[in-house]
Amino acid sequence: MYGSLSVIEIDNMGRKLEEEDPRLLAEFEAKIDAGLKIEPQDWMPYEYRRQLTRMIEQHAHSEIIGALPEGTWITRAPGFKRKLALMAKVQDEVGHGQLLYAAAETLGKPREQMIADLINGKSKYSNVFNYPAVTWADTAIIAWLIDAGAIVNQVTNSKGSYGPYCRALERICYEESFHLKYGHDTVVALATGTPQQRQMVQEALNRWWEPIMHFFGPPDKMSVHTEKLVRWKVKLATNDAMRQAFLDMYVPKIWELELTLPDPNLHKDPETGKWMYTEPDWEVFRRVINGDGPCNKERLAVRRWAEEKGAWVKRALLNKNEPYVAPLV
Ligand code: FAQ
Repeated sequence: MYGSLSVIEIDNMGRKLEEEDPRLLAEFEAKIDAGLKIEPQDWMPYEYRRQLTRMIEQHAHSEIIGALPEGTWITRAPGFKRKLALMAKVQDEVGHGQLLYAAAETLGKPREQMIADLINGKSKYSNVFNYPAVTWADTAIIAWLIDAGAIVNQVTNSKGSYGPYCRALERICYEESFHLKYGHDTVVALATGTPQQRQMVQEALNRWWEPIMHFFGPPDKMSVHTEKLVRWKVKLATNDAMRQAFLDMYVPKIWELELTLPDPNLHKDPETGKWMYTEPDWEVFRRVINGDGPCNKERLAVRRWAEEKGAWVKRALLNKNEPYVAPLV
């Protein structure tokens, strides 16, 4: 399964942190503390490789599955310009998936295995993409606020320790900034439009608020991986810190449009400067990320269909000498 790894790396597989060579581990951690990047050919502890593979792979899957909720609206976009912009955005998201799969592959896990793990339900992807885009306004909220959340996370983590992931994040963030502008423009058009359009965007915001609060991950006290990831500068901020940064930047912009948020407790504490809010339902989050959300089955079915129906293209590309006839779909 990890066929592309060197003997040293294979030897490194499956080790607990305390079993690693202490000298190599100390050198590795000193490099990270000094702000240097770790590159694929460098020595790294197994646990760093495992954590990064898990996180980048989940991120890649999120981009690919994340194209689906908005993608369903390409044929129904209101007008030619919105259609063009949405098509470009959805294509960008799929491209981000490819960049991230390539970054994850540098750690040794083949792309085929990652895709198989996604389709079999073994790998996770972001909770938010298991909800439907019920109306056009839902796509506007996704493009504005989910992309905003993604940017908060990715700009921060692009300063991290693993070279290939950071470089992919930097490039992705440029494109996500365009998505965010497009999303904001679409929300503003609806919020300043007819009473029906305002109502539509308000209802979409109400639907998406809890998934957005979940998006940054469980509270720090419940997070399994944060401590290690922060220590190794894979995550440059905790889940709660990212959530606070998002609220700080976007709640005022939402209120500026005279839209409301479905949390009566949401306010900034003047003394601490921190946002106070009703804790979203973390049991709902647990169910959604483990396969039991409104659209999980549908999302994976589409992915499985695409993989099966596209398999002949891969075979044809890999076996140049064998003539292939496209199956009738
Ligand atoms: N969804 O210990 P922690 C996008 C899981 S890209 C699903 O706190 P960690 C672009 C977590 O995996 C969006 N699962 O985990 C776009 C772990 O499960 P495991 C994706 C989640 O890794 C926009 C367990 O809970 N962004 O939106 C989520 O330290 C619009 C325990 O959690 C990234 O992937 C969640 N929200 O922190 C596309 C960024 N949160 O693996 C289309 C990179 C947690 O033990 C349209 N990732 N879990 O079974 C990260 O920054 C981190 O992985 C976190 C989670 C912050 C997501």
